Amino acid sequence: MRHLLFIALLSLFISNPVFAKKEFMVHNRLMDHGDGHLMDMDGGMVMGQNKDTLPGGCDKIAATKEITVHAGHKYAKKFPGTMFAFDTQEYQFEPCTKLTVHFVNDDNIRHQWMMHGLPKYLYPKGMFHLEVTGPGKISGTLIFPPNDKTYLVHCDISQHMEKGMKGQLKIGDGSGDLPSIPGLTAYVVQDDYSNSVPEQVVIPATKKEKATKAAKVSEASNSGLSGVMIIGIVAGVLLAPLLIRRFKGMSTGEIISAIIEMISQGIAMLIKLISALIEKFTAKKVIELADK
Ligand SMILES: [Cu+2]
Repeated sequence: MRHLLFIALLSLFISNPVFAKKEFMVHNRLMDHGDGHLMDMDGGMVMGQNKDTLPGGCDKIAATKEITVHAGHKYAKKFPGTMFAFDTQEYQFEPCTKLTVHFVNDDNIRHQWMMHGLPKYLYPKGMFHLEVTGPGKISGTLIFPPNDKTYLVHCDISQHMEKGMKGQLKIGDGSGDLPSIPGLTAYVVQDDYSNSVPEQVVIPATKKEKATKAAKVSEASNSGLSGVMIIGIVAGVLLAPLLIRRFKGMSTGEIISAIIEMISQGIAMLIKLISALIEKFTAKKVIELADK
């Protein structure tokens, strides 16, 4: 029995991809879908690739460059409060540069290196995009426009940019700095990592007692309400046949007047009962006093 269990666990461990570390994969057998969109079935994707069309305003390719960008959790360690990062947060190139980016994902999850704000006549959605799921490498090429501009570079997987996977790419002198680039520009919302410990809120005992008391009261009133409701329902069920018999053959006006009469009779009876009770108690008191 024990052996069987061991074999079952072992086979689960081996077969389950969650436990197995994915092997590093070079995504170089991509299918070309046109418009600079290439992808494979293993989580590799290139969007907005442009190897040969000169952007308007560029006379020629000014320079041909290659960079390797790493993406991963380990690059976030030097930036407090972040979870993911690229190994480099800022890039700078001359206008009309032809750039090939080798994007390496060092994590066991999906990451992207995505540029925004490129001219849409040349780059669909104004985007250049490299993506790798799991550890691996993918390469893509683009040609920059001639104007000085700062481009946002980020990973678009949910919360990856917010958690640090963000950078900026300047062409020429750029057009200013982007906010919240880890280690580079000020955060829009600054986290506080000073040693000050927030004051602890102590709930006084009296408050606690009050709370329990209030809870008990509300509990009691709740049960009282439901009790009244039950009495009402029972009375209704019991009285319904009697009332039906009483009101048989009557017109609506007659029924209403009969009900009013019954209510007034009931109130009169109640008043009589209460006054009788008061009389009884006060009388008893007088007698007791007389006995003493
Ligand atoms: Cu990512």
